[in-house]
Amino acid sequence: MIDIADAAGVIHGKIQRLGLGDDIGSLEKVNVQGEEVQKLDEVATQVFLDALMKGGKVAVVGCEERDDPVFLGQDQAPYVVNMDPIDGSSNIAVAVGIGSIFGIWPNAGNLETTADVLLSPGKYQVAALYIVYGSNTVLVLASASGVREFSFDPDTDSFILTKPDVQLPQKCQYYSINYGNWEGFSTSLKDAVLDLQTTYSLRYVGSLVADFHRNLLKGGVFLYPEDVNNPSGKLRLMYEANPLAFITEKAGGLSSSGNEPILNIAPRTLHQRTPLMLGHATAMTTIMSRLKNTETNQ
Ligand code: AHM
Ligand code: MG
Repeated sequence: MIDIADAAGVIHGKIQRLGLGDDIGSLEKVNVQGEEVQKLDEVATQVFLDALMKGGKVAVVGCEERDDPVFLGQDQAPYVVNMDPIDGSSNIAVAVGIGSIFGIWPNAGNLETTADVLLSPGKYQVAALYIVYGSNTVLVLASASGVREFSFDPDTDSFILTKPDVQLPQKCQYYSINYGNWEGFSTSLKDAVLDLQTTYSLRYVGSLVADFHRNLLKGGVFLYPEDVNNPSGKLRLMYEANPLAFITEKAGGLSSSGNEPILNIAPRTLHQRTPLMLGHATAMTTIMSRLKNTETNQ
């Protein structure tokens, strides 16, 4: 985690200088998801991979920007990591908060680590963390002992503990969803969203980490469900949904794909997508009961 935090400090510095140097813009190639790769996606991938290799604690890395697992040449290392080096890439060039996401699992590999070791359900994570490069830069870390927030201090180039025990607040205030996908939602999902609409305020910036962080601190729920064009939703199970679901549950919230808790899903492939709903337990319970009731009545 210290290796990731040190690398995040380097990325913070690069983001502060976006637009002044040449880290902004597209590489004019697409990744395994069919999305255009930004220069910062590639820079961050390399910075994090180098840090994890140097640190010696990680055997293999699954990464949004790499088709195949990256073996770090240290098969006996105690952990494996799935990561999204830059989340919210569409916001890089428009000065909106972006982030990085990491899920950390034990390395169950024996003498030779294989790619399969990355495909473990989210409930087996030992820790998960994300960084938001926003109005300030924060790192939120969840482990068995709870959820903590650290803020980046540019004077010392280090993260300082600023919230020792992060829990979702009692009151839910916000819901986050892309209404552009409305026409493709099922009737039961539309009913659930209409419920949210009458109770909470809408907030959506289009960077998962930024939307998630607001909802965690202020009380909210985030939804990227399936729609007719995207039957598995958009977000990726191993390096977006699982780490954030782990943090949510440690902070007293709930997560679901609509069918089952995110952390119970048995992964099939590194880059598989999943419908994702997670956040405040009250709002999540309302959504889940609405989905269930409509299904029962049909
Ligand atoms: P990415 O930038 O790592 O590819 O992440 C995907 C992003 C998420 O940050 C965000 O929640 C979502 O895609 C927004 O999608 P949309 O523009 O369809 O609302
Ligand atoms: Mg992402």
